Amino acid sequence: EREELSFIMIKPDGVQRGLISDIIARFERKGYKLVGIKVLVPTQALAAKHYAEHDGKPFFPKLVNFLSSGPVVAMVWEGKSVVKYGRTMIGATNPLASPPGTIRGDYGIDTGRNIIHGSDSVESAQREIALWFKAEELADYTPSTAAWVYE
Ligand code: YYY
Ligand code: MG
Repeated sequence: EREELSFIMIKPDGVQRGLISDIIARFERKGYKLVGIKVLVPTQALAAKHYAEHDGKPFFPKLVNFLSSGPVVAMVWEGKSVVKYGRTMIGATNPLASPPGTIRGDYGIDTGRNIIHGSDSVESAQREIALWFKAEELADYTPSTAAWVYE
């Protein structure tokens, strides 16, 4: 029986700035479980589908260009309330409005270089996971530490 899943992606700026291991460590230390991960340069078409809700907004073209400008780390994390709490760990869309201790607050300045994406609802997570991963690319396992994270 799976817990909740979230789609978490380190954007090209986060990859280029060497933040992959830090970001993975934060989710891992929290107690969340990594069930899918891949490195790829997204096509413009994939980036546009991912951000379809923003199609037509002024920042959409640059957003799609930026996401497809280099490698991203696409991940699926599993655990209780991982969608909502993952967003708390990530912080606000504008890194300057994001408190210290959050990923964007600790590492970013401009909204267009905010390092990381996280699903904003369980429904968005399901759509995004289906867009970026095949079912067989998601591992199903119970870490030996599970009983030390969950009561
Ligand atoms: O979910 P989140 O990433 O925090 O923000 P969204 O409102 O979904 O916007 C997606 C993405 O678009 C954001 O991470 C940066 C970019 N963006 C922008 O460049 N300029 C804006 N005014 C709003 C969003
Ligand atoms: Mg969003």
